[in-house]
Amino acid sequence: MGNHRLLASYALRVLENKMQIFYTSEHSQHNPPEEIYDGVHSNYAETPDRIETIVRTLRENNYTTQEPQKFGIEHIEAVHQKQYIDFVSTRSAKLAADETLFPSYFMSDTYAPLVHGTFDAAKAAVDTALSGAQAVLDGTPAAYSLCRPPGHHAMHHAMGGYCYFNNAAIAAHFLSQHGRIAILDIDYHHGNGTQEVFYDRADVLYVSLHADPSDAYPYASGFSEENGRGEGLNATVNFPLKKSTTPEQYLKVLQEALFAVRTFSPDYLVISAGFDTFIDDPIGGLNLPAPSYKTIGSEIHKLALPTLIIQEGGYNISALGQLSSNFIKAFS
Ligand code: Q9C
Ligand code: ZN
Repeated sequence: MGNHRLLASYALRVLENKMQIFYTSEHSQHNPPEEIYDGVHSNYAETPDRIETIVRTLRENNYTTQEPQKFGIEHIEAVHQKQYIDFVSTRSAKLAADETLFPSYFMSDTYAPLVHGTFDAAKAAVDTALSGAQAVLDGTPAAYSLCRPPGHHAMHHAMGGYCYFNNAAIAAHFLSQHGRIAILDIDYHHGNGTQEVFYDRADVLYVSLHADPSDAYPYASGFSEENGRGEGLNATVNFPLKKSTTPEQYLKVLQEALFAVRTFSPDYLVISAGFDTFIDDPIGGLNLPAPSYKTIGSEIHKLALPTLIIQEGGYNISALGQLSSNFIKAFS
């Protein structure tokens, strides 16, 4: 690196020596009326007011947000099958404003229906994630991308679990062109999509703490025996947790997860931040009270790595703003 590039990157670091938050209202175009579980229809839990309440609380706490930049589709194609991306794009565009489609293909479950605005919102969520990644590459110590719809259940060629494009995986792949990446997934649910994307890779570590898939979504993955494959062997680490897990037990397991991250010695950290581990979450819920998120944030912050925080799940609308503010406190 030449001297003035060094100087320029140092100047940027000084100028942007604070957390940047990325948000766009485009997510609200995605608002399905219902989800289906074993044929039973119920209200869609992944609602636009999730992100709106987070943004409102952050602004009340004097944080400012930035609009994401637009990135090319090639970043999505680096992680997802082209036919799948085209399917999400063309099928959402064809739907009328009041129509909902549960397709027969490209779905891993009935928790991710298409509506007219799905593709545009999901594309904007990817742009939000990539804008955070770019800010981290430019030297900001931490970026928080308020992605919606969430992403960590989105597979190479299937939507599922409220997810369409895997925001964290796309951003992690983008960052991986500049160094070694660790992804720490603290959503209540195992990030089956993210695990699948990086299962064979040695340069991206995936570590997840989540409710035991023996009796929690996504049921079919997230067991401790899943450790990666081929060159990726040992670059996937799963910590399934009992639903009765206490804050003390959770923090002990988090230390093991952080040890795995440190041992990998990454250049960048991506956090899949789901707040559905909150004790009063309507669809998840370990026994974590709101103050635990301050501790979790500050323990992760001690890694002292350039960090991209990607919003995943969290469904208690009245608590979400507080949980998010608590979590990012150490980074800001
Ligand atoms: N009947 C995320 O948190 N199952 N997705 C809910 C309620 C679907 C969660 C069970 C869970 C999907 C990003
Ligand atoms: Zn979740």
